[in-house]
Amino acid sequence: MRTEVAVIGAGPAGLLLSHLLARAGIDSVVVETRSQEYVASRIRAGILEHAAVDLLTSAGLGDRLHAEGHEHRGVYLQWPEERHHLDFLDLTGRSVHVYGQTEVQKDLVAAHQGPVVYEVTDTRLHDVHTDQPHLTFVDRDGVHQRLDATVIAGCDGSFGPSRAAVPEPARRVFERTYPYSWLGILADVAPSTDELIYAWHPDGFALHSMRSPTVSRLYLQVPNGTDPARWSDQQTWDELAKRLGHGQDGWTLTPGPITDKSVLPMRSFVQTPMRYGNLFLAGDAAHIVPPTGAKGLNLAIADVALLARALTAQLREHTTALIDAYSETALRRVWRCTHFSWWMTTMLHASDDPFEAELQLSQLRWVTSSTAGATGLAENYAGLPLAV
Ligand code: RFL
Ligand code: PHB
Repeated sequence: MRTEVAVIGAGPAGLLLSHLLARAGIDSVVVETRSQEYVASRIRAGILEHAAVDLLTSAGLGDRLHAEGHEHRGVYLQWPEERHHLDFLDLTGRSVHVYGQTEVQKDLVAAHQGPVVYEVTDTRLHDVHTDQPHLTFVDRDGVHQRLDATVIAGCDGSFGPSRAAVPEPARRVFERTYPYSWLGILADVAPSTDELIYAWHPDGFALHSMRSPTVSRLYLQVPNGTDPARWSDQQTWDELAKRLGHGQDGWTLTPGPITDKSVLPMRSFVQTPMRYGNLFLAGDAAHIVPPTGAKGLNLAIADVALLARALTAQLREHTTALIDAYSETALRRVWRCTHFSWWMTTMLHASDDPFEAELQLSQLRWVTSSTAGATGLAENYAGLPLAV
């Protein structure tokens, strides 16, 4: 098999890249280890920043997003006895949309036209630093396949082989782990809030998010290594109610049937550069952020918007300035989001250190009372314009 762009991974980064390339008349083939159903059902991110909404809309992927997604003007930040609304639209002129990654994935699958080879095994990258890069893999019938391409896009997330295809001396890895995880639940109950609530609490952070008018998504800070099965539904709702301030100023948290419960660890990770020869990394393959800033999916979308534009210039217009600048341009946004995600995470998660708690509360008071502080948070959360 031969194609112009071999894409590894059919998550949001890989499928969106392939879709954008197809719109520019560029062929690609996507290979994916999982089944189409598995990829589409993974419960992950829920917030699309302003530029991501614009990009998906301009790529013809906005119909359901605008019909079924919900525009939010801002978020609530709270700590015991206090709840403050930050209005991103007033502060920056930009809003965000609540629209689950599962929905984005469905829209991408529905719109996608080129070949996607699902359920492959043993994906390997070869000769990425030459002008004959290629992949080998075994298809679901057990047949060994070879895919030759002009370039390879590594969109294979945090466990894929692409990032390790950049050899040691060329790559640098920056990493931070955090001493806590999130217990996340999905529940068949109307959200108890109109917009997301990020809550600082001495017993740990809590977040009230949502997927639709009938489905809520909530998170609790828990110790690393927590087994979700050890949290009963009642205990989970009780802890959420306490940390989210049930009863405070008459606000109540309505519990409901929990349909999914899982624990996710918190990690910051960046690998540089995002290009090695004819291999380009995008999305979680190159960087991971803790979810507190709601940036993971948005960064993946921003990377591939940039990469699709740069590959189009290279392959159709025969100009290399954009592709030569890809890694540096993408990393500027990656580091901005890495900092913002680290900052939100460290501002909102409880530790045993009373000094840190006072600093966190001071910071929260500042971002909720100073226009300058609020605007900084709003600008980062609603997202910066795409560099394309
Ligand atoms: P994905 O979505 O992980 O897709 C990568 C795809 O590559 C496939 N793959 C391979 N394919 C072929 N050959 C191989 N050898 C392969 N190895 C892997 C995988 O099966 C997969 O389909 O990465 P992408 O496209 O870069 O998209 C990034 C986003 O998915 C990610 O940043 C966010 O979902 C992160 N994230 C969250 N972000 C938020 O903003 N808010 C959240 O609430 C949130 N929750 C989460 C998350 C990530 C999670 N992960 C990765 C475990 C919750 C979880 C559980
Ligand atoms: C979610 O809805 O899953 C979500 C929203 C905001 C975050 C993290 C997760 O910061």
